Amino acid sequence: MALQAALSVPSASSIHNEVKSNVSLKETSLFGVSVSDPLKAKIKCPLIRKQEDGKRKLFVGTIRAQTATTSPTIGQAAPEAKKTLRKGNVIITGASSGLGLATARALAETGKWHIIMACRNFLKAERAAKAAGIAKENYTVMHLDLASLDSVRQFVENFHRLCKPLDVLVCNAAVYLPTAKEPSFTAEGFELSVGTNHLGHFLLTRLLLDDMKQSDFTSKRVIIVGSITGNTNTLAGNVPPKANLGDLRGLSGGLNGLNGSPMIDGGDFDGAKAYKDSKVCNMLTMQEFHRRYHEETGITFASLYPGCIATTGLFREHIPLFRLLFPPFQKYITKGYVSEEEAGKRLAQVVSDPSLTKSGVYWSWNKNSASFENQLSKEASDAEKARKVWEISEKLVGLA
Ligand code: NDP
Ligand code: PMR
Repeated sequence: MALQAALSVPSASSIHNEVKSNVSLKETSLFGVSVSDPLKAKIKCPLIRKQEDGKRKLFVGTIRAQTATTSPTIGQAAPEAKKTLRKGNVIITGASSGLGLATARALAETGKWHIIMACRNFLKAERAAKAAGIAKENYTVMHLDLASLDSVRQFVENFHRLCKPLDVLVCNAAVYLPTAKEPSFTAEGFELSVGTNHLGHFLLTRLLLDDMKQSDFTSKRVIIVGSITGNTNTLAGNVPPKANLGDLRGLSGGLNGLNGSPMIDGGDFDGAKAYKDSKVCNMLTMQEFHRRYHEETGITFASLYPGCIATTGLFREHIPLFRLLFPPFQKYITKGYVSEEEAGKRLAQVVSDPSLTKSGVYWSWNKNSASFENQLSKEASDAEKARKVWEISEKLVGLA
């Protein structure tokens, strides 16, 4: 708790890490960072710019990327008017382990990204970043518990206080509770898997959309991690219990198990199905964002199945025998296995590869690790269902 409280404002070191200035937190607050309503407030952010003499000076302005006009040398063809000089800023949820951590490392290694590791366990995330060899100047850990909508809102406020432009958002965190006999719930009383994996990310993305609109980065992207197991047009997606959102009656009832069911389709609780249903919601949400916002904002919305990363913490709640047999089963029988490192490179590609800018797409990789645009199942590509999930979700998270 103490750590959580300590993180409710950005640490002086997190700001210093980035700008390497001697401006203290006290000085920064003089410039009136207003965070009372993250959707509406026009935040005045201090910008540190290099002066001619090489010293750094504090300016006040709205968030913009540092840009420079490049003067063409004589005899050159038509110049690019502007070039973004700064690193890209990417928020990755659940970057303290598995796919999120491997992606953070892959991006950090390029030297072109600053990674905001949005994690529920600060110490674990710091240790993980260190152990992965991510250089200090390439990341900032910020507290985010997706199982609490208050925490999501607090995270967005804290992010605004950093006064960084936001270029890419990766919704990666997830929980999988296959052996649970009874449902667990988020702070607001939603079944934990759908509450965390879908509703927490839904609110987070909606609240950060304005930041993304304001970014002048070359390719702005929102990536929501999906999975083969939510797609019933595959063998893996046909392993029971199968994903099925039904007529969404449980979601409409608030997934709280009091006035209805904790399951989206209104059925009895099943932890494995709740996870797969949450992944369907992730993939539907990505497409609905694309339909509503891609044309207007130019933001690329994408989802992916990174491969079966059978060794991650996702399976921590599974029985020990499953954890023992699952990796060799995926390696030698289904051949769907990928290492965390390889999966991280795949997600990093979706974050930054100039050839993966298509919006509304679900990416997968073939045996040679080449990306291709994959087909989603009938349910995971049902536009009408996506609209309904969106509308119910915005009521549940307090946006409508
Ligand atoms: P991990 O368990 O290693 O990573 C999940 C991350 O989510 C952890 O960092 C965890 O934090 C974080 N997390 C969980 N709950 C919350 C919360 N309430 N608030 C904030 N963060 C939270 O699993 P993976 O790396 O395998 O999973 C990453 C993504 O990949 C998921 O979206 C999953 O659905 C997807 N995926 C995974 C596949 C696989 O085979 N592993 C296959 C297909 C998709 P903490 O470290 O504190 O526990
Ligand atoms: Mg699955 C090509 C076949 C394939 C692939 C790629 C996966 C991926 N799985 C495949 C097949 C099978 N699996 C088969 C034939 C079986 C029955 C023996 C099987 C079983 C199985 C179980 C019990 N598989 C699982 C589980 C889990 O608990 C995992 C799960 O569903 O988590 C939600 C899982 C997975 N299989 C995969 C992948 C990627 C998973 C993890 C799913 C995810 O993170 O979304």
